Amino acid sequence: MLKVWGRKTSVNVQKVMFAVGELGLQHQRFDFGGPFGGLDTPEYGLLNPNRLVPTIDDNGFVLWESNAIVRHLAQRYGRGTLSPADELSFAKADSWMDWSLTTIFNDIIGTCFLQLIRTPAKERDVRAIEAAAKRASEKLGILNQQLHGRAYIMGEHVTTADVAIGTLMYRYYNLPIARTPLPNVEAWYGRLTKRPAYQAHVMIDFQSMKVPGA
Ligand SMILES: N[C@@H](CCC(=O)N[C@@H](CS)C(=O)NCC(=O)O)C(=O)O
Repeated sequence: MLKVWGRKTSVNVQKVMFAVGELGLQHQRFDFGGPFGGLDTPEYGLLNPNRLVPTIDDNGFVLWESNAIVRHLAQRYGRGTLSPADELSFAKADSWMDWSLTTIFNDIIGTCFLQLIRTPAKERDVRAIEAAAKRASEKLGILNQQLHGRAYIMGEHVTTADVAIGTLMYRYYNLPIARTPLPNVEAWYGRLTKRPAYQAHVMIDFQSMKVPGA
C-alpha cells in the first residue's frame, strides 16, 4: 500500500494528498513534521535526507519532492486522466507544474503565508506582503488567460497542472491580501472547491498554524 509521510497542514503534503484523492489510491498517511516532529530520526533520514515532508513509499519505491511525487503517481496510476496521455500535453502540464514553483510559490507561500501566519505581527514586513501579493496577482493573470474557455488548466479534466497550482490557491484566496479580480481563475478555483479530493486534503483551515502574536 502507498505510504505518505507528512502532516496534513503542509502545503506540499496537501499537493500529494490531492493527487492521491483524485486517483482514489488506498494509502496510509503518517503525521510527521511540524508539531509531530519525527524528521530528525536516522530512519527518516534514510527515507528523505532533506528531513522534510512529504515522502512516499509506493510499494517499495521511495520518493521525495512533492511535484516529482505527483508526477510519479499520475504516471503510474493516472495515465490518460491526471497525467495527460499524449506527450505534448504532458509537457504542457509539466511546464505549469514548474511554473507553480518558480513563479508563484514564493510570493504566495514564502512571503504572504509565512508573514501573515507564521510571523508575529510586530515583526511583519507589510511592504513585502503587499509587493508579493501584487506580483502574485500579476502572474496569475497568465493563468487567467490559459483558463479562458477551459474548465481546468489543460482543458476539460483535472491534471497534474491543476494539482500543483490549485493547492496554492486555497491559501491565496483565504489570506487577507489584496487580489486583482481574475474571473477565469476565480471560476476555476470555485470548481476545485467542489471536488471531494480538494475539500478533503487542501481546504484545511490554517488559522491554528498562527504563531503567538500573528
Ligand atoms: N521542495 C520540497 C519542499 C518540502 C518542504 O519544504 N516541506 C516543509 C513543509 S511544507 C517541511 O517539511 N517543513 C518541516 C516540517 O514540516 O517540520 C517539496 O516540494 O516536497
